[in-house]
Amino acid sequence: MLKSFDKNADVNEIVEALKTDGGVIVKNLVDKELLDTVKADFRPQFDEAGDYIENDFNGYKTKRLETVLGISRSAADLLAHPLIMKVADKVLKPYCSNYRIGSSSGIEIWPGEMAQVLHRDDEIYPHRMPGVEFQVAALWAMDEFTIENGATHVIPGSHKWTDEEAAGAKREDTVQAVMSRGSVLLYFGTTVHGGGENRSDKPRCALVTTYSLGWLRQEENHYMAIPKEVAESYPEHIQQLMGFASYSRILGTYPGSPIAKEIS
Ligand SMILES: O=C(O)CCC(=O)C(=O)O
Ligand SMILES: [Fe+2]
Repeated sequence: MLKSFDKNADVNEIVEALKTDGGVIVKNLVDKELLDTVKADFRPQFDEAGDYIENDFNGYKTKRLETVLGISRSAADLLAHPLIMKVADKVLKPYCSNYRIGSSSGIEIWPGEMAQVLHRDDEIYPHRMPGVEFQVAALWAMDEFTIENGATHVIPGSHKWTDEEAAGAKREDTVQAVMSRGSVLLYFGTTVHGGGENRSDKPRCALVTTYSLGWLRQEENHYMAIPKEVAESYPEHIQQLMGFASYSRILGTYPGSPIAKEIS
């Protein structure tokens, strides 16, 4: 089982558990109204375009949407939640002066969907630096997460595995992140995990955001996906999370570009 913490827990203890197990749950971090608002913002996009990236990895009974800040302003309260920022600070700041959103996806697993292939989110990067975490993810339970409806599978300790070990990951070594609506699963980009099979009669919605080292290429291209006026209407720290500030005055500059500041 993964350790779970109350929302008022000491962030150092949360990060300690994350570093030991590769995953940790923080319970009931946000209220239901925020989840309702974000889910309502997601609905039209899920219905109109949720199937467009169906494939063997994403599934064929799973609706997805990406670059969430272009779809739901309220989602910023989840993506930049102060506790998530504190955890990301502790995990990523030892290796970069600031970090970015790598990807942010709404994932609605519908009844009948099979379990997703077990994977590491860091597989998108061709190299690893032993001991350096490139990414930390926050996966919000937008609905109750149960064994039956596809609560995310995680292999505790797998963040310490070699690539060969990760490639041989077995379902029986996983635990499921059973959690209440409004709770969040935190895990590393190196932690082996995957969405679960939905054997229930209702969809299971998650919002998962990865935060990546500021000098890495972000998984999602926010500059192309989010119109400039929309991006500029967000507070500065959100713009910065999207990558609209240079890293150390060097990476990602443009004439007049702002320089990333401390986020939290
Ligand atoms: O939906 C989930 O529970 C996890 C999804 C996931 O890990 C992914 O798509 O990379
Ligand atoms: Fe994943």
